[in-house]
Amino acid sequence: MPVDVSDAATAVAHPNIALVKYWGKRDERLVLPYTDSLSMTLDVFPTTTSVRLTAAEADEVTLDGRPAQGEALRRVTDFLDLVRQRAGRAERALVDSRNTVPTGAGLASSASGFAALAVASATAYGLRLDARDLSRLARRGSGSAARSIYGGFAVWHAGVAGGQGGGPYDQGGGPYDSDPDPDLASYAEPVPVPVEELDPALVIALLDTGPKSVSSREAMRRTVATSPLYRGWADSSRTDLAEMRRALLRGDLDAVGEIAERNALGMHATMLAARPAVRYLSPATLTVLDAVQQLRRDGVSAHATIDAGPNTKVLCRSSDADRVADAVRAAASCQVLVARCGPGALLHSEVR
Ligand code: 2P0
Repeated sequence: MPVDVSDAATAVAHPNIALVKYWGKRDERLVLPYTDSLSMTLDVFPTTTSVRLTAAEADEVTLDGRPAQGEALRRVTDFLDLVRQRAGRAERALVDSRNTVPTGAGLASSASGFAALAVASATAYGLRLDARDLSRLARRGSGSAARSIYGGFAVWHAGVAGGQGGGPYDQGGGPYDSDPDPDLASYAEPVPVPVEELDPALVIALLDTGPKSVSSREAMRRTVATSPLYRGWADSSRTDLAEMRRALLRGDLDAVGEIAERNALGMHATMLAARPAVRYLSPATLTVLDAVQQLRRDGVSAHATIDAGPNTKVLCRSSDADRVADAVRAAASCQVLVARCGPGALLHSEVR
């Protein structure tokens, strides 16, 4: 089939940080989680991804200026196969993706990366998808990418008939097998939040920007399969989500932070109890947690959340962000960055 050189698109997407975490898949192939999760999209660390169809026989993928290889290449080509299958087209693609965040350091580069790839590749292959379908598509690349389709706050539905939870938290068996079409039911959507009233900022402590020791994919698998604490966390996550939605709606940043911190620490507890343990927390992470506690004793609303790496994010009021950043920098002698609510994934032509 002749290749139309107009079949090209560039998209920009931002990472998101979950305030109620996604940890554990009930279906690896479809990337279906056990629990709902809820996040804030950031205004820092965008990923820009271009997709151009080509007459070449194989996809060519460049990540941060270098040819992708191995697992990274396979994840992108598998994703493109899915897009081609949906579009009924066979052409290969040239993909160029540039992160402004260290890749694989637990700073959500796969969320911004696959959200940008979903928007750019769907457009290049002529798929007309609404935001919900884009989030379902992005989910297949990386679960958290489903949420980066949206700006502000987003909830990703696990897509379990009759609400999330119920268990058992192992592959096969149990109520999950009777989901009508979980692929259709598992998508993200925006959460209405009075952002001006809430006035949130995330102070990011860059404690270690090297790649993580265990991929989050493997760490999730191990946690679900072996951690005796996993089920308890997944069950409590349901309560956390309901309370989080209410706290966000009433613009109660203190409650939002409290729920986010307990949800994140609970998630790390499940990993520490996995066999063998997965430990992303470092001594520097604990130093930041101490500084956050001290800030609270001093009357500042500050709560921490930690993902698949030692880097720690502190949720606080925008007006307190400089004070929080100073305290974190002084405690951990690290680079600190202040992020606020950012936009959803956009085609380059839509970026203002
Ligand atoms: C989250 N994380 O909710 C959680 C919290 C890290 C800790 O989603 O296997 O890159 O590609 O679906 O989305 C990181 O995992 O994992 C993540 P895959 P992903 O943000």
